Amino acid sequence: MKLHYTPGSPFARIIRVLVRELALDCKEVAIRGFPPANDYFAINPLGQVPALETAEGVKFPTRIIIDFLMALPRREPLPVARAVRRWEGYWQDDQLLAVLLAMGDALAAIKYQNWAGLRPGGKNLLGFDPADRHAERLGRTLDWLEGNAAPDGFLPGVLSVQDIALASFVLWTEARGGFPWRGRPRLEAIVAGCAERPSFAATEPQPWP
Ligand SMILES: N[C@@H](CCC(=O)N[C@@H](CS)C(=O)NCC(=O)O)C(=O)O
Repeated sequence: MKLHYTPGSPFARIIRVLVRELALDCKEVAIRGFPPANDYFAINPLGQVPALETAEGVKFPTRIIIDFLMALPRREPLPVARAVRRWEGYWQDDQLLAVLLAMGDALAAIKYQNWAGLRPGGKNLLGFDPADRHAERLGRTLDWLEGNAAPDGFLPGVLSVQDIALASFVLWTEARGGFPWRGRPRLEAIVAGCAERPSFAATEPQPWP
């Protein structure tokens, strides 16, 4: 397996952490510069990381890679949940992960718009600023996540992919100027617990220039 990543990407970090927690053999190829160069579109037509080259083909986006890695044979015992869902049919766990990944997309959209210095350039036919809408979405989603988390994580008693995703996004914003996410004790506990793990220490985003 060969994973393409950029050193800062929180989406790629989810996969890099998971690879370590699952003790998988996986070559990691760091893409320098951002966004990835045009020849990378041949690997992922979306031009985004992560992308995972496997014997079956190239897997992307993030959720597809997660499902692939979670279904691989395991070397037990491992600290990670056996699956994204607690049990077959427990759709709420899938929903949690889908919402977390969508939150990551919104977070990236806000940051990119800001860093690109984009401001309204014409008459606003929508009647709202998409960046404000994303910010509102983020705050509401964090509240919803807090309401759906247990003190020890999204899936009780075990490190879950949902925990890893939350921590990857939050720690990315912390390393990139921050975002008002604190004041939610369960989320704070999840992020703090993940931040202590060697898998997170080994995949810290590169310093922000
Ligand atoms: N929805 C995608 C998001 C991935 C994503 O946004 N990756 C960013 C880095 S964090 C990227 O590669 N951006 C490059 C670009 O937008 O061209 C997923 O789940 O994989």
